[in-house]
Amino acid sequence: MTTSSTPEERFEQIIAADSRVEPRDWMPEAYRKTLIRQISQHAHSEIIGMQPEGNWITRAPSLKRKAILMAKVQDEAGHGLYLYSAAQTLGMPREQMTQDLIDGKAKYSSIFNYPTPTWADMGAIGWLVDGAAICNQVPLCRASYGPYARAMVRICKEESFHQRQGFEILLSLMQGTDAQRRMAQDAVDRWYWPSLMMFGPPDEQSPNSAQSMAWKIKRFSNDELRQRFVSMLVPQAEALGVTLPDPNLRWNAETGRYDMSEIDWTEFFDVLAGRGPMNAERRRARREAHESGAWVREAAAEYARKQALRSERAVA
Ligand code: FAQ
Repeated sequence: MTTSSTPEERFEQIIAADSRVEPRDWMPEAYRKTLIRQISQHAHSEIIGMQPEGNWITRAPSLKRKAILMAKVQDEAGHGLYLYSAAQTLGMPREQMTQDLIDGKAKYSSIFNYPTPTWADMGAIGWLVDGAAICNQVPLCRASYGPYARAMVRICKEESFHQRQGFEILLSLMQGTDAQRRMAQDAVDRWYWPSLMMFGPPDEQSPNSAQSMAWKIKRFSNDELRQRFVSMLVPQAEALGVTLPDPNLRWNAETGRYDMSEIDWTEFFDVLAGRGPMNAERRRARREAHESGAWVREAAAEYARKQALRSERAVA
């Protein structure tokens, strides 16, 4: 790449060449802010996203299911940590991100504000929620900010495993008794629409999309990714034997897209405003975990202080 005279030009060249912006590179303040916003919201989603499934670890129907679920929930914690680290490279302190989440100032994905009353919800979350996460996140592996894009590569590999485990839970239920099949269908009925909402508001109501796409943070619009997701689900739903709860869902050969019913955007904006079924509970549990974990942070900080002192003495 040719070196140009101003940092602004160098930034534009990196974007135009599909290269990566790295932490020490100059970047526009608005680019930095957008990344901090998106990456921190994403990190919070992974951490809050541990709660709906964590709820079932003690009640998983077998030892094998318990081990798999525990590993999955641990993976989500790992994703949160990579993402917090990526946001820290942009100058955002981790403590502030945590505080903003606990204080209710930071957003996290709408999807984690719904309850998980049955075991089939573990299947529906894996199949639909991790499925939507993959559709949305595979293009983020090519995001223009290096630390975010690299974190996404590993996250996507793990999410695709998660999706298959969810599919497999639903498949087992669908091959079981009538009651199990009803339980699986009921979970799909409850999670289908919220999973479509994960992609964000419709394109014409998405204030951040145009700029994020110009900066190559986002590669596709919210509606484009939603369509991709539905196209992926239709054959999988057939294989499972479940019905997607939209009577108007059908392939339109003329437009080359799926026609579908209008999403209930009032519900989406209500959940974003904190009025979803589980918003208050999710924040309460996160705040409580943070407070009861204070002694671990203090012990780790004290250990680090002693280690630093020891190596200083060794050098002296
Ligand atoms: N929930 O202008 P846009 C997971 C907000 S996957 C809450 O379209 P943008 C894995 C948006 O932030 C879930 N808020 O925004 C897992 C903005 O608000 P602001 C997390 C939403 O950023 C699976 C406003 O609406 N994935 O955790 C939502 O261009 C199973 C206007 O929207 C990611 O975060 C929503 N659904 O596009 C874990 C992926 N949608 O900040 C556990 C990375 C929109 O202006 C178990 N993020 N908003 O006040 C993205 O790709 C983007 O940020 C979008 C939104 C597509 C989510």
